[in-house]
Amino acid sequence: MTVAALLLLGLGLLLGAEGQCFFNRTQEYCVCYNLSQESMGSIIQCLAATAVEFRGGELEKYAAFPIDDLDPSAIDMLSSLLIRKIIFGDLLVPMMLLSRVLRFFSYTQVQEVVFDSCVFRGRGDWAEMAGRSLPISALSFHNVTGTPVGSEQDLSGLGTWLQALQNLSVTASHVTRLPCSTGRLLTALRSLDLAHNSLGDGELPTTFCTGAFPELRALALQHNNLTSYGSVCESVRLLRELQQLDLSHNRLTAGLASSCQWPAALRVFNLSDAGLDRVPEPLPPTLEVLDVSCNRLHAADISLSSLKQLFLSYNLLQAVPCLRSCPALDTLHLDNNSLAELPWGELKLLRHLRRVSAAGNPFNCSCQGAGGLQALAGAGLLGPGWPQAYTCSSPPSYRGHPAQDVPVSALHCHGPAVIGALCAVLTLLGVAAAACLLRHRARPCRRG
Ligand SMILES: *[C@@H]1O[C@H](CO)[C@@H](O)[C@H](O)[C@H]1NC(C)=O
Ligand SMILES: *[C@@H]1O[C@H](CO)[C@@H](O)[C@H](O)[C@H]1NC(C)=O
Ligand SMILES: *[C@@H]1O[C@H](CO)[C@@H](O)[C@H](O)[C@H]1NC(C)=O
Ligand SMILES: *[C@@H]1O[C@H](CO)[C@@H](O)[C@H](O)[C@H]1NC(C)=O
Ligand SMILES: *[C@@H]1O[C@H](CO)[C@@H](O)[C@H](O)[C@H]1NC(C)=O
Ligand SMILES: CC(=O)N[C@H]1CO[C@H](CO)[C@@H](O)[C@@H]1O
Repeated sequence: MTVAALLLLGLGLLLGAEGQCFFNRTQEYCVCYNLSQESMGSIIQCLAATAVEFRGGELEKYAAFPIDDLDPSAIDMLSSLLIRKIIFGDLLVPMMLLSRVLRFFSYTQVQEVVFDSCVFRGRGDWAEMAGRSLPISALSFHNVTGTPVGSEQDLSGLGTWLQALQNLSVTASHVTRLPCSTGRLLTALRSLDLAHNSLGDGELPTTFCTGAFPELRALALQHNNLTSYGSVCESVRLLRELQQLDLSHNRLTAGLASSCQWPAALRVFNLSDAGLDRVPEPLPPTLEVLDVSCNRLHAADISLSSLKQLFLSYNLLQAVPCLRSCPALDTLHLDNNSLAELPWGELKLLRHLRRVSAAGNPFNCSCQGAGGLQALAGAGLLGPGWPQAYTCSSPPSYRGHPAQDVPVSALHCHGPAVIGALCAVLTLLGVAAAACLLRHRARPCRRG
């Protein structure tokens, strides 16, 4: 009971009306709704969980709740808890309480804290945490108002605590920028997710100022208000370790080829659904994965020697781009374009190619067209969706038929030529037979 009460106090969860916790043993997951003082006994079952979710209630009245220092036995108990992840949902969180409560986390083994649909109020008093470090490696805010990482004052106090933080996510929270100081404090951060916000080109330079996020590997900026490919490049140029960048679901214009150099470590680049009518330049030269699906591309001249996966689905391509300058390619997605043919002769030269998908294209099932598809399928390269999603649009006699069913045998496709050749062979055989017969008359053939 002491442990449970302590946990409750520690997490600040003496909430509103009737509440109850539910523990799922298979998932080691415990969820508590509107916990109250009366029902807090029910939190005991959560002590066996590795993840605990607290949903609903009102914390405001506990903002000034006195929380004393812990005695050694309480600290022992906190450090023996199994809980690794805590989720706070649908809560109004007074920052004052948060700053007090976070202090307890430094004694636990909690690694991940999530705030989902929370509203933060007021200012915290981070001085209380002086001298202690927080073990949390992942922190996320989703659909929150007034996140502490968006405010300079709050961060200056929180910063020393968060120096070990590796993953930070602030999504769907109307964020327009992060203060420069945030990036400079989060020196260990590997992954930053700012998806579904309102970041614009103009605010990026502040967010990624000199010295910010020196260890950042993955940056997600999808669903924001970014418009210029060149200025995004200028803004993230200083993130030397950046390997993955997601700019999908923005309204980018390729503009003139810029002289900006992308971080040299960049390997995975997502430009899906970014409003592009051509492939922007320059691309990071050592890319391994490039997603430019769901744009308005009519052509795609891409020359990237390390590229392994290329996503070109949902564009307006009428021909498969020349891929000779992408010799490492192993996966090619071409679904839902306007392709009439897949050039088997060229694709088979890509020696690492393992997977091609091209469903939903208006295929020309001429001998050459259907033959190319069938050859790719025969080599085990085509799919998923083969054969049902590969239908012919032309010639009229095959419209709507699966390309797999179109006969492409030599006799069928090259009728006159094949018959001509056959005749020639037969004639030759006839001549040979006649000669043999003549010799047989003169001198018997050894073998019939
Ligand atoms: C626990 O979670 C699993 C997986 O989601 C689910 O199949 C099961 O029904 C849950 N158990 C209880 C008691 O809710
Ligand atoms: C976002 O959070 C607010 C409370 O701040 C809540 O009313 C709303 O339903 C949440 N929206 C979504 C999509 O979860
Ligand atoms: C997006 O950017 C445009 C101009 O760049 C601006 O007019 C608009 O208000 C921005 N939208 C949001 C939601 O911030
Ligand atoms: C790129 O982003 C889109 C949309 O956000 C997503 O569906 C897709 O899986 C991503 N591509 C890759 C290669 O991860
Ligand atoms: C289909 O391909 C054949 C031979 O490659 C060509 O002669 C014909 O014009 C093409 N049909 C259409 C509709 O493009
Ligand atoms: C060629 C083709 O199949 N185009 C389709 C691509 O996807 C859009 C939307 O799903 C369809 O409307 C097109 O017909």
